[in-house]
Amino acid sequence: MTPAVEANADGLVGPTHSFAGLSPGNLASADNKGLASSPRGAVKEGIGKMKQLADLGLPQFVLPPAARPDLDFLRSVGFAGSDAAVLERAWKDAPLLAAAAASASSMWAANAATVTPSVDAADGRVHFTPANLLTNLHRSLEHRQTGRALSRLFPDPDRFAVHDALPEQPHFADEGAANHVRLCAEHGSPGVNILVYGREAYEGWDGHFPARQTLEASQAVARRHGAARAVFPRQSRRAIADGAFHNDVVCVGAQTCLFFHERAFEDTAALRGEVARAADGLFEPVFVEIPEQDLPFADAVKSYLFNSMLIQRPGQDRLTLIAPVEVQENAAARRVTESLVASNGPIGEVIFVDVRQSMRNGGGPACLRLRVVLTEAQLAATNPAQRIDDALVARLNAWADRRYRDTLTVADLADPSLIVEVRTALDELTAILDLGSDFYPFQRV
Ligand code: SUG
Repeated sequence: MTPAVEANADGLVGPTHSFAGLSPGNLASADNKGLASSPRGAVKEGIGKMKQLADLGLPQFVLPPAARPDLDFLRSVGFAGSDAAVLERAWKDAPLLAAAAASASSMWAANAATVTPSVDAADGRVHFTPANLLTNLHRSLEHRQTGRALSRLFPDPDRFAVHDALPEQPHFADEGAANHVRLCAEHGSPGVNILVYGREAYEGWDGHFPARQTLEASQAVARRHGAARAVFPRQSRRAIADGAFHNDVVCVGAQTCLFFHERAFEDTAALRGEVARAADGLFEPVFVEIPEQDLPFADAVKSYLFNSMLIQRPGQDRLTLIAPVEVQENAAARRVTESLVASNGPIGEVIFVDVRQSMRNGGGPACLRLRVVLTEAQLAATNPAQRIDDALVARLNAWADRRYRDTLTVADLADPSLIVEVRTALDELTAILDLGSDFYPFQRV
């Protein structure tokens, strides 16, 4: 076995971070629609979380935000003229389209792609499929730039395969790693890939909220990655109806441990059996299933307990849960964390992080990061300028202080001066992260 580590790449919050209520089925997004946001506060929370993870000894990378507003999208749907005219007309005639074009949603890097580490991939490379995110218009605008961002961070095609997104068609609705959990004995050893779906492409979905991931999409990703030991459990219909728009709202796993709410899956007994069979001879899976009576599903969704990161700190035997501060404020969720730590189970420690701005859009600590298991040689082949250390944290914070607004209302998104502000900020960022001067569409014209 070649040893490997878990690295994380977090999406940097973009300067247009806002609360536009764009995601049906995401209860926080709906509840907070129209609130004033703090782009500067949000980006600094994200940078703070990245620093915490780097300080805990995990390689941490930053993924640049998409450029917004997406004027190419607005032009493609018929708005014409100067940049300012396009924006003004769009806000006047089609505010929902304009809000979608403004969204900073690329920050939720768990949806950037599905990742298969080289030890599980047929050709021995690390595979990435950017998620087409086609269920929500604002998110469907992300994947091309995401592919570009992944290719900059993971540039060597002999080691890394960055695919195109799946066909942009509802049969292949794909939300990336938010619906993927990998269990293994150690990061570098063969894993079981749990790809969770919400609906089948041909079944006819009549749920109140969308089921964002199809079985066919998950199977296609596993097939093109040559992913070994893939299992495909179904999310429970009730979980989607009650606000688990991605499986990672109610489930997280790491090493041998799968930590989830009892109502997360349609058939939990089948899931346990399939995972145990796939892991046979490799490791013994440990299922930490939290019953409804200990944590009502609504509290799981409100606190985002399961949207924690579950990490192996170097040198520690038990796992660490990186949980949102909202867990401390929810009595039932807090009690669950206390009894996990007090028991002799796989989770030995809980560390809280403050990502409240992201949480208000339904994005917890786990949503903000893309996990990538890398060998030392693969780690050495990444773009060093995107790796978080104290110097980069200081530079990014100073940049955010200079370039981000402290507060932003949805109405402010119509301000044409925001276009120039964002471009100035992102142009500087491409230099900070060594992304080249042709990274963003606006840099290529
Ligand atoms: O896709 N929110 C995101 C949150 C993504 C969370 N990611 C994971 N669970 N992995 C979404 O629903 C809301 C944007 C708004 O309403 O302005 C939003 O897109």
